[in-house]
Amino acid sequence: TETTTTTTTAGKVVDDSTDNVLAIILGGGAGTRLYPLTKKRAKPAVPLGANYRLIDIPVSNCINSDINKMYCLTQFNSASLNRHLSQAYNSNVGSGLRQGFVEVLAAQQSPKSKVWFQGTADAVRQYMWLFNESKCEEYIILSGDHLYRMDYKPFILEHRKTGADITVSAVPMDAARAEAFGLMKIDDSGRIIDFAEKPKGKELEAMAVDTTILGLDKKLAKEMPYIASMGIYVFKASAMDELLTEKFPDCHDFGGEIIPKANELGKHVQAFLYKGYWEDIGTIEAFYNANLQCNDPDAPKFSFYESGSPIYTQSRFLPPSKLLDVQVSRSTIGDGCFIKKSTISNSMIGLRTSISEGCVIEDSMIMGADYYEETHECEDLPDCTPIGIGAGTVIRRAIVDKNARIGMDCQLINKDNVQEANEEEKGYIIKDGIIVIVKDSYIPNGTII
Ligand code: ADQ
Ligand code: ADP
Repeated sequence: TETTTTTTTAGKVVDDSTDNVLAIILGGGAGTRLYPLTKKRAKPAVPLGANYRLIDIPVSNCINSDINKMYCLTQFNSASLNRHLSQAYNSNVGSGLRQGFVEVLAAQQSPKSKVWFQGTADAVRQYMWLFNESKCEEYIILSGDHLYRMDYKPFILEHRKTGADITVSAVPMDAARAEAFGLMKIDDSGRIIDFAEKPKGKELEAMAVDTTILGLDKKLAKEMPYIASMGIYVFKASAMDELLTEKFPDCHDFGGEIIPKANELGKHVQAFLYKGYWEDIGTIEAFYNANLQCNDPDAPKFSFYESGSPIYTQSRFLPPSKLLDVQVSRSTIGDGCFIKKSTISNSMIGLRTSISEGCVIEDSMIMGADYYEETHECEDLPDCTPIGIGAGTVIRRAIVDKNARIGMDCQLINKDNVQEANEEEKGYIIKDGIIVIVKDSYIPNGTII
């Protein structure tokens, strides 16, 4: 591609090209917070927004920012993740002059390492040799469980202009949620002078700042008195190598250790203010809310389509969804669904979902199915319950994972208003009051939850 340059006010000339940027997507640790969605798959493969998977968000953002070399680090390799990535992306980023790729790197046993990655920085360290081989000048570290649309180019250019070793993308944050994030203090030039990972109590209060420094008006600055890290970083490749292998070979995490320690060491750690919608959807509740908020008629927080920066996914060549006498409001219906005589409101209905007559689906995320089953497949089950939702069933405030067989006349409504329950052997758990039906599970006719 053609190389262009930008000249900063200080007269410094920086390269505009992202050809030399390698993206490293952190695809998930032990997977406890999104459990049971991560019971049978690597986190990046968790379905999202009816047709997509979590990994489509950072990968699409990369493609739309002209970053074509991507590695995704996961604890274990899942067939579905590999299949998804190779079918969805390699013909795109790998074609023609782009010379790109999207590859999964799983934790693996070696003479030097244990089976699992010990944390985010440890995951990167174990594959440092491979990243160095790319000869890229910068690494952009991304998370696999965020919902946002971001052009990474201004972020990378800012990193180059300031000459930082590390640039941390940041958002203003309110007091109620601040303790879940890495928080920072910055000087007039945006350089980070203090960084605390998820501080509590007095330490949290001590991280409050006057966020008018970010350009917020007085009222908003009062509501959002913290500057939170998005957990997204641009590193100079040389700084990454030095910090992970020479200076702090025993540190496992970026947020908890590498970022604050690099700062203490006197490295130039810079903040980059991000102004758009951004949400960490790494918990069941946040994941559920973010999915349903996409259907908000007045102010959808996130749209899966914007011309110029689409969210890509696997092309499946599924038939259009067929809805026979169905009442639908505030909902998104994925590809290849068959729905009969039912009522659906405020829901996200995933690909290949089958819903029989007389069902009521409210405030729910139905993930759908990975395949259309042949009629004989449910033969061994009592009532031969097929994949999908049986006639007369009511589902409210639930996530139904893929390939679940929900019988007829079930009431999945959390009738006792339970907040937490683990009934995995019965095919479900309840987290934050949200029923989660486990992937591939069988819920017999007449079940009431
Ligand atoms: P957290 O998201 O709580 O905070 P962490 O658990 O380290 O931090 O996860 C960061 C990302 O890396 C997640 O996408 C996670 O799934 C993934 N990940 C975790 N362990 C991994 C492993 N062993 N191998 C591969 N991937 C792994 C971070 C920062 C905070 C910041 C928030 C913003 O530490 O400073 O405020 O992100 O959400
Ligand atoms: P996910 O990560 O979405 O949970 P999995 O890797 O567990 O997905 O399995 C999904 C894939 O498995 C689908 O793409 C589908 O092709 C295949 N699959 C699973 N069971 C069957 C089956 N009984 N018949 C046909 N295909 C199947």
